[in-house]
Amino acid sequence: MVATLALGLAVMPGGADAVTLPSFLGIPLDGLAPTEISAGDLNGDGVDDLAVANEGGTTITVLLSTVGGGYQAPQRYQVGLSPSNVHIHDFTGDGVDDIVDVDAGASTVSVLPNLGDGRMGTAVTSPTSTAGTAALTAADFDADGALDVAVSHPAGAVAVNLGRGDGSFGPPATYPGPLGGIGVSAGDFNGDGAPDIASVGPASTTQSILTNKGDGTFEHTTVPVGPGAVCNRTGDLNADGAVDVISASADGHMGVILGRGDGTFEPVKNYGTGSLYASCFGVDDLNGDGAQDLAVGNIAGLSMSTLLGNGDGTLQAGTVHPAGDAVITCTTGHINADDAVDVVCPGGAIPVVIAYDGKGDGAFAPPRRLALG
Ligand SMILES: [Ca+2]
Ligand SMILES: [Ca+2]
Ligand SMILES: [Ca+2]
Ligand SMILES: [Ca+2]
Repeated sequence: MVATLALGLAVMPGGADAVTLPSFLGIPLDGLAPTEISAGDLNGDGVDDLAVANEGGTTITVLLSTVGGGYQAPQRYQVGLSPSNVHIHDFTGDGVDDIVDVDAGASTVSVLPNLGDGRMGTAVTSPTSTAGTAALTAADFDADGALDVAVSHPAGAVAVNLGRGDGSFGPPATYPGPLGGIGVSAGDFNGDGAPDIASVGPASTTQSILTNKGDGTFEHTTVPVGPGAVCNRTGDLNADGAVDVISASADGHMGVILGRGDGTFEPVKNYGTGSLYASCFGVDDLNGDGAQDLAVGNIAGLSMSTLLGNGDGTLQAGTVHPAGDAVITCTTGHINADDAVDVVCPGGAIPVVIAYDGKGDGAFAPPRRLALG
């Protein structure tokens, strides 16, 4: 997603380069360039499978877990131009998770329906706002039982597409967003049961909050977040039941706004990652103490940082875990059958997933590389 900042220049809709990407058998030669990742169990074996967005081309790569541990050979599925963000959720209501991505170069949202065993069917593609696209988040905003998506737009907008329950979406409704908006997350900030939306952008010093009226339409407010925010996630760092919002910033800090539970937030507090250019991240309990922690990709640092939570909403200083290779973004999941939370990050000079096997105490084994091509 963050690589949209760089790659987006070449692939914005209507840009001269948008139609000049070299292609071979429909797949651009530079088609890997993995920028975003999501972990979820697509084949039902209890171990997370991995979906990677290849922003340099038109595909999503899926790595399915194997019975004996490890991953099968990567499978690539066609979506729209420049998929910049990917998530795993059930969009078709069959109880099996599917893959959704936003196609930054086509202003579309694509759903790859799970055939039931982790193989994906042909993408179902729906238009979203043409204001350029970057990231998406999924939630049931209108409470009809079908997952919907909110898409962030660098031009300063957030578009909401309501899901039809079959992998397709209705037309976008567009709301104000932060300038440069490339991060978006959902959470129920005011405790009324309806998911709300938070969006950040590096060109804005405020985070846009879209409060759900309960029917999938929204009211816009802003809260200060500090400059340079490129990605945000929701969590509950102080375990008070009120949703908090965490943002990663290009200068290498994580900004936390603790939710008060009524839709308002405490002032932002910043925590260093110990590296440069924080990008997307996972929120999970990495050391098993019951408090949520962060695992952050350091684009400029060839590393992943963990920031352990103290349980009261504050974070410890970042610990840097070298990757020995480029790291774009990171998320958390379970890449093997133990209970310890793991971290996976797309990147690499040769495109790979860099997989950190968690030991359960906040430490990690040296990272492995999972081939993507
Ligand atoms: Ca699996
Ligand atoms: Ca819905
Ligand atoms: Ca909280
Ligand atoms: Ca923890």
